[in-house]
Amino acid sequence: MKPVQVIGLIAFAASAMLPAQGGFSANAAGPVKKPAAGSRAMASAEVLKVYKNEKRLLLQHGPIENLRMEAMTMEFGVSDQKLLDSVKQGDKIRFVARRVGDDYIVTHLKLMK
Ligand SMILES: [Cu+2]
Repeated sequence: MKPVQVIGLIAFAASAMLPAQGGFSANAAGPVKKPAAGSRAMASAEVLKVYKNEKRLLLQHGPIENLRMEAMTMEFGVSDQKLLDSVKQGDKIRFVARRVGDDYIVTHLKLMK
């Protein structure tokens, strides 16, 4: 998120330095690139419970943009044993989940400090 903010600032400064010259200033900053979807799609959560055998997590999560989900507490499947082993109860995480049939599966996960 930081590099994008810096670029935005430079673009703003560049356009501010140009006096109004018709359409010219609009091109000065070049095409605006959207930030990579990865970081934006991550939701935050606290791990309330790890079900090792079932490969599931009980998460108290914040809003999940790509799933159009409000903050709530619910279970998720976990796609990968390594992800499951990387968390324990009480951990704060950021994660990406996707819907698979009637279930929701955590596909990426990052521990927060
Ligand atoms: Cu939910």
